[in-house]
Amino acid sequence: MAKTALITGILGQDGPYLAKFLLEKDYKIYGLVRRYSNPNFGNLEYLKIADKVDYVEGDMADEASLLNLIRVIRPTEIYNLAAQSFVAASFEQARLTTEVNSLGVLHLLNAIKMFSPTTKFYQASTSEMFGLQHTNGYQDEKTPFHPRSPYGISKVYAYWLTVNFREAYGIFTSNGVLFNHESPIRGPQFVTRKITDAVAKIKIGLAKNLHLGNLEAKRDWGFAGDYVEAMYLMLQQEKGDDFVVGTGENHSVKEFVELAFRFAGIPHWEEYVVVDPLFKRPSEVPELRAKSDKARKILGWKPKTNFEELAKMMVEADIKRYKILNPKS
Ligand code: NAP
Ligand code: F7E
Repeated sequence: MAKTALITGILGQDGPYLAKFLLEKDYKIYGLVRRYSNPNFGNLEYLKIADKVDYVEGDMADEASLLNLIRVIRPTEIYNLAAQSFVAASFEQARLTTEVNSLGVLHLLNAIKMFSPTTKFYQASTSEMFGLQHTNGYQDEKTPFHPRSPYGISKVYAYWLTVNFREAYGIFTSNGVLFNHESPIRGPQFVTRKITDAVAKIKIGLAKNLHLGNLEAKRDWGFAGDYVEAMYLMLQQEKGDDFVVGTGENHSVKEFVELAFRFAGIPHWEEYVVVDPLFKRPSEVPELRAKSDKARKILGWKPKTNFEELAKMMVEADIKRYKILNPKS
């Protein structure tokens, strides 16, 4: 019988890449969508799979909707990707962030425990949980947590709840502690996409500058299309476990800016970039860099796309998008 997967966060960045990956393995995909006033299937359409997903309704903040859903569909696997995932917004909307990112996970795990205890569960954990902590300049599975935002804190609760349901009830649960991963369908507020989108607009004369916050922050950036394979592999192991996933390299926001302008063929990036305190955070995570030896050894996973290829892919996709919208440019 075909495997079934419920993907929460199906309309975001990772949901579509994961759905595409699993569809190629003949999974039946259920995608959780919340009630919308206007449908937004753009990311699934970009990957040409919008008509290949069975959409089911529910909200991470509404326990009954999730209990009912799991009782009815009892999927082989659940990939919990839904979240209020923007760190900056979590400072302003801490309660909402907690309800969706922390309590939402409790709702899903309770639903599994009550109605479908053989369902395997993947939790989208994050390098933001490490915050200020590192082990010799890297973060791995043994590095302690010191989150620096309500987002990071909400994900620490979800991480430990995921571990607890494994230990207390024997449910197959795994945490993928993923470092930043990006793509042409990355949300436009996140810094890489904000940069490539603005660079494309500048290139074709639709914008004059780009306002950014901390240019010195360093992140371990990979390609989302590569990272969804690691999610899948975690749920194919004999038992649930926790894995750090990243490239092992980090780069500053400034380096990403330089590359993006270079790939667009625009010299003197400094003339366009305005450092704006509006985009600085009350408490920042200065630097993150993954040590994913465990994922490489046990899952056999490694990234396929490097930093330069990622930046080039994103710049080219945004330029192409604006050229289609503005054919005379
Ligand atoms: P994303 O693009 O922001 O997508 C998040 C999705 O969650 C959206 O589709 C959103 O639905 C959905 N969602 C939000 N609140 C919800 C609610 N109350 N009920 C149901 N759905 C809700 O995030 P992403 O980049 O794909 O990341 C996927 C997951 O990985 C997230 O949990 C994120 O925190 C985590 N993560 C991401 C990264 C990264 O670098 N991308 C790294 C580590 C961990 P709408 O479309 O309706 O708004
Ligand atoms: O910021 C700095 C900012 O918003 C990256 C989420 O997917 O990855 C993501 O969280 C860095 C930060 O991502 C601007 O201060 C400078 O240091 O792209 P970001 P994030 O906060 O790292 C983790 C792993 C997740 O789990 C999250 O869900 O860039 N920065 N200037 C800026 N950031 C933004 N957004 N906008 C700026 O203008």
